[in-house]
Amino acid sequence: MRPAAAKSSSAGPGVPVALGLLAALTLAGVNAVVLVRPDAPAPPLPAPAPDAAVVAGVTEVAVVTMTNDNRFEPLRVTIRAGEAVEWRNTSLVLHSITTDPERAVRKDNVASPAGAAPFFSGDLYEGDVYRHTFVVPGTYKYLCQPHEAHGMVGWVDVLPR
Ligand SMILES: [Cu+2]
Repeated sequence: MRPAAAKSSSAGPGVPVALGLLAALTLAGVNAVVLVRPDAPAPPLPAPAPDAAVVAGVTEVAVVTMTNDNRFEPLRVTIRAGEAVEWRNTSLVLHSITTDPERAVRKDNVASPAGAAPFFSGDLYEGDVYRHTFVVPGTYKYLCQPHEAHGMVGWVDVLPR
């Protein structure tokens, strides 16, 4: 069992983590271009290092595995606009990924920010890999179509670039 899985298994604790990351990433991104004025207040201390298994914003591609017990691992990842998530079916079970409400039994099991087109991976068999690049910032909720009733859903948070 990985601590990251437990940490990401509820939406509540994820919010401060995401906000902290946003602050950290914003700070890191701004530091490179902002001119520091002598009268400017001291910048805040950097946030603690984010959990790498949950937060993948520093990488080009966040990897999510699909498991034999019908879970996305990790449950939630954070990337920046223009980066991708790669789903790997490491299980023996057929899975899929979609944000399309037309493919959801419960419409609230999927979500996309305004302006983002829904996507669907098609059937992913053992060993299959599907990659999607996220352009529109915001929070995405997706599901596995064969296992929606099992609660096989996940989230991608896309930070502005
Ligand atoms: Cu599935």
